[in-house]
Amino acid sequence: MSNSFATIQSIAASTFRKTRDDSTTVEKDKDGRLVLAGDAFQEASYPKYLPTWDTTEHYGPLTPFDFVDPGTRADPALPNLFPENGSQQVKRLTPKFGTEVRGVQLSSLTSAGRDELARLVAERGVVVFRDQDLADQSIEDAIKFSSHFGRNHIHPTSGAPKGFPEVHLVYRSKNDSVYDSFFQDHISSIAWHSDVSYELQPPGVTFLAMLDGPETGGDTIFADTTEAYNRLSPAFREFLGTLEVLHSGVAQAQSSRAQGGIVRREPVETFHPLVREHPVTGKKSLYVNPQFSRYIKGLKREESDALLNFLYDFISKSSDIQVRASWESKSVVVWDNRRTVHSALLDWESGERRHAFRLTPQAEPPTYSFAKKAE
Ligand SMILES: O=C(O)CCC(=O)C(=O)O
Ligand SMILES: [Fe+2]
Repeated sequence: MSNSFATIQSIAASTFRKTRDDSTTVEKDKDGRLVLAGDAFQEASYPKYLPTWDTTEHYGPLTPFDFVDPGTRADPALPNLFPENGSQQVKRLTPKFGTEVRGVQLSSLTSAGRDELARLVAERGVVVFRDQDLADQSIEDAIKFSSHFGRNHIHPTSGAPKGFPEVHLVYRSKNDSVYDSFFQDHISSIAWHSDVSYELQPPGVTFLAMLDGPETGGDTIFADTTEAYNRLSPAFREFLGTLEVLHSGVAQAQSSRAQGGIVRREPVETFHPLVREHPVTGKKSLYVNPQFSRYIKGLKREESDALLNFLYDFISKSSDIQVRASWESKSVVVWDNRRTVHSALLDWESGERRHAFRLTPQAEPPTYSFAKKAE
């Protein structure tokens, strides 16, 4: 199970893969980094954001840090994000989950506006911003922008722009044959996950900015794990609130190594509460995902598998708690990894490049007061 999820994930991320066609071969640059060969650097709209894999880069374990969610400082009326006479158009994609915004430039937000953005994303789970100029700023400025929301995470295995390991890249080249090879032995590309949930302080507000994408296809699907929690009976919620789940980065690192890729930091495994409380909204959500969650502490193997599979099944097939974010060039999708799961979709075979960059600020260690009764 974990292997197939690792394989699917490597399709979304710019994980180094051994089997490539001509357009995606890699070569060593003068500093010994693995870089894309062929015409990628001429053809991409944002060559500065193309992936490189630095095999010499090694980091020690992440250290704990203090985190105060900027959303806790925000004015609930969001007057800086959505000024009274502003030109913003705000459309709720579904009643409880997901919003689309036009007419707000993320890179121009004041500090108070960024605090309000954190609050909006906590409340709505996922927010699609159109016509953004974040990619046109320097990479340094983009990294500075996201550092408002937490310490930028350095991904253990993904490709990054040369010299900027804090940027996680999603990349599928033109003529990449992965579509054909993948569906030879899979029936679906859906791989629900919450990003790097194995970290002690996993990400909260998370940004994905599209640079080049197919004209249609390659949407990202999101599920609302707060609403999923609320759907469960009080007795069941109370039981889930007593449980802890092991999240593991081991399979992801193994998969990268097996494919000739990099491992910047040795993988970690962390127990997190199965139900976590959001520091901004106070709402509870289910914190499990099939990509990184492994087992529930204290339960027998079959009990743990049955319970986790029940939750994965319920979340993945409940279209009534999900939203599909469709991309346009210059869209930035912002989601809260604490109260959502998501999956990339591999549904286009048109030979169009898909290239995006992610900034992934880390948040608080997941918490839940086990003594509390489910509400
Ligand atoms: O490529 C996508 O649509 C999403 C990839 C992903 O899972 C991520 O960037 O966290
Ligand atoms: Fe992801």
